[in-house]
Amino acid sequence: MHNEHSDEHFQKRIDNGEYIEPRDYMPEGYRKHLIRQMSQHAHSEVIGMQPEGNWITRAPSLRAKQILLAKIQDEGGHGLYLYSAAETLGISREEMIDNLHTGKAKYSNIFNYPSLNWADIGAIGWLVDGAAIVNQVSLQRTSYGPYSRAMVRICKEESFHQRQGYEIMAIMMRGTKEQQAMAQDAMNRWWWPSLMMFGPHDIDSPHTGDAVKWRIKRESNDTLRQKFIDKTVQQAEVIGLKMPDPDLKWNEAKQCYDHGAINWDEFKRVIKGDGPCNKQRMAHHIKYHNEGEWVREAAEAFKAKKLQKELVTA
Ligand code: BYC
Repeated sequence: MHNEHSDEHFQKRIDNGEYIEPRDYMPEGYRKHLIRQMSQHAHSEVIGMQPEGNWITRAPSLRAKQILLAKIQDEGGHGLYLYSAAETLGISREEMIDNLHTGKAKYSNIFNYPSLNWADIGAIGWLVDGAAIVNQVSLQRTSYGPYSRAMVRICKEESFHQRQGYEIMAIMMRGTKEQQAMAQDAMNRWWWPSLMMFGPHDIDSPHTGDAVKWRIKRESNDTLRQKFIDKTVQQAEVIGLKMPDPDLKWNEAKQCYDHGAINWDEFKRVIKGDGPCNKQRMAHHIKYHNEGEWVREAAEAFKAKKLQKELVTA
């Protein structure tokens, strides 16, 4: 007899390209893997609001300020979709936030670097959102239904984010020598950490085996990193930015760019908590999470009141 609650049946469904839904049978390892990845993804969206939020009050025009505000609100929304999608796996929002605050859950390496000037806002939009899109377009076909659907919505907004950043860089590159130097300096500082966003090389990536078997990841860390490099080199050329990698060169045989060595020691340091801004990012999140407690309590009280009213009138 066919057992719908077996790992074999589950794997067959995955191999057939079916989506897994919250009430379907899933192995415990699959559930845990998704909770880890999706909650870390949600945390990244929310923590990512901090380096950009730093420049809202100093945006160079009303138009730039409106666009930046809209973008940062989108990131908050992405975090909320992802927390909700992760909750369908049986973990509460409180537990996920607690794991972030106690250091059990990570968030993207990239948000531990400072946003020093307006050009950094361009570099974040162009490179960081650009890297995120490459990863997330691939995740649109991830095997867990709620994650996949969240990615479809998120990707629509991310492409606007990437263009927002590229526009800032393009405008600065048409500006004065000083503005061009600022854009190049931002590119130099954000390029390498952006490459690290895709995670360690495939051979050093402990989660890739399961992720590929379960079709959580549709493409590997190195494959996605290569896609990002190939598309970004051309965009840099168009606006006159130099790639900050002397070893970067076109490989005719492979039809892609070879790149220089990534500093994995720096990556490890940053994701372990020792990057330039880790302490600041976490202290900020904890402070505002605590200060927002009354809002969460008020929302719960309102929900209870409404329910009571519905019961009385029913
Ligand atoms: N940063 O076996 P691996 C945004 C960890 S936000 C930190 O390859 P996996 C935006 C990894 O977690 C978009 N840690 O793992 C927001 C694991 O440690 P744990 C963020 C990293 O999961 C606001 C260990 O290294 N996007 O766009 O198979 C403003 C071994 O790695 C990183 C996502 O979160 C990293 N970069 O692959 C602007 C995408 N890389 O968990 C923009 C969803 C690796 O065992 N996530 N680690 O303690 C993924 O696609 C995958 O989780 C990764 C890593 C490709 C990131």
